[in-house]
Amino acid sequence: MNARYLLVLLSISVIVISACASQQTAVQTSDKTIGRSAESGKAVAVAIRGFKFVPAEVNIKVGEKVVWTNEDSAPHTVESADGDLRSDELSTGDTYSYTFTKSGKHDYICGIHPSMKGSVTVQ
Ligand SMILES: [Cu+2]
Repeated sequence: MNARYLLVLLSISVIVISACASQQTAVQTSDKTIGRSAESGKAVAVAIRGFKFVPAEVNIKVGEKVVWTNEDSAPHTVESADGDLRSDELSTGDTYSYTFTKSGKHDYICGIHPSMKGSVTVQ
């Protein structure tokens, strides 16, 4: 065993570990950007734009996901009266997603601007 051999081994380990770490980061980043995970079903996009949910009404099936993206410079939230939907405050570009497992109509508002209304009907 000489010191140089050990140093080479150590360098290789560092490279392998950092490659794994950067791959994980890339996956998380793309998952957040796209707003859906690989194994889930269909995702429906709702934009928050001009103090409105666009489209304000969406129809989906049980097991499908809705992804809200705030395109305004103002912060918004997504909150339903039944408590199922409860996003953090969304800044510009932030997304909130929820997979609906119960059928029925889910009305929701923006907690900051309660005149902003939307609904998700799940069949
Ligand atoms: Cu709002």
